[in-house]
Amino acid sequence: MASALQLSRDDLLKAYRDMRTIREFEDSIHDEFGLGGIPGFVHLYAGEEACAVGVCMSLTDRDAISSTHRGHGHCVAKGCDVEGMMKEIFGKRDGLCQGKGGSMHIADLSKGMLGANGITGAGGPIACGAALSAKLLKTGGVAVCFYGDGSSNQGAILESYNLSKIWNLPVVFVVEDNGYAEATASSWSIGGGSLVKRGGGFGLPAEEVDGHDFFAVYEAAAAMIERARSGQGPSLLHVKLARYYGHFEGDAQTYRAPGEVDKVKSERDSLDLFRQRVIETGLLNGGDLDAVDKEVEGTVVAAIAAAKASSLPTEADLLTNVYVSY
Ligand SMILES: Cc1ncc(C[n+]2csc(CCOP(=O)(O)OP(=O)(O)O)c2C)c(N)n1
Ligand SMILES: [Mg+2]
Repeated sequence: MASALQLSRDDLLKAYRDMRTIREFEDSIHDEFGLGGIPGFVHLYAGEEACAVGVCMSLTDRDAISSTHRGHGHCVAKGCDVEGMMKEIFGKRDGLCQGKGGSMHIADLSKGMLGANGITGAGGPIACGAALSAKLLKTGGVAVCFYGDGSSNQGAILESYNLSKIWNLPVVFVVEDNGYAEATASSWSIGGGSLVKRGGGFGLPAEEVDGHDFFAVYEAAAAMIERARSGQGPSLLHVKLARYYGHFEGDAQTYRAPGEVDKVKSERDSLDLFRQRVIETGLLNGGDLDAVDKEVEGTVVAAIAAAKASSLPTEADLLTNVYVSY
């Protein structure tokens, strides 16, 4: 089994850089949204970084992921360009999707990022399709489907579990259980109570993992991805974590207990836990991590400045990059 403690210094720095980039990116978008510069709806991934990064560490560009409405973290972890993403979220012409996707539809097929998605649970069939394609074309690629606890109850996800099993697809289902679907608690909404058992019902090996612990996510996901890659079929990872912001920007969060998020931030923050672990074990030192923090801050500040400076699509762009030629 892959041990996170065997990751190279460069890999550990990459993992920390990606997690820090997601946090900085999301915190900055929170601020910019408040200032009114970002159009549309935005769902932030802050707090959930160790999941996207812990999983995507074992993927390369030949592997595919399907994402969700809360997709910025998956994009960063899969290697999408941060400035292109920022421009996309600001709706600008030279954004990753020419400003036509926005926050909920960022995609970069060259990176195997098949798209954020406004339809909950819609990533299941997409990931199965990518996995079927990899299997038939013998690319050696695998597909990962990210989805939330609420989305785990959608029919399309349950059908995907079944199809992936009977077709023995190289796919890993990663449920990001942040405790809520909008305002509905997952402790109430998941019939039978256990997503691990639900996976078992479809014949999928399944495991629950602490989503604040990068090392735990990395190890569990690496084993499932390796399993898929070597032809042994699909599996399911139930990741328990917390989102730091509301369901969407502007959510008053009246359904959350006072202090709920502050407690996670002070006791189980994924970046703090990572820092503690690598310093304790002597894998990296505080100076290494401080340097990454500084570098990432610069990257995100520059991305925001570039996004603000770039232009909006024009009327002439309206019919470009659509499926039909007019
Ligand atoms: C098919 C469908 N039904 C309902 C919605 C509205 N909706 C958007 S996000 C969401 C909750 C999703 O919760 P979860 O899957 O737990 O993801 P989280 O937001 O917690 O990351 C709902 C109901 C939708 N986008 N698509
Ligand atoms: Mg949720």
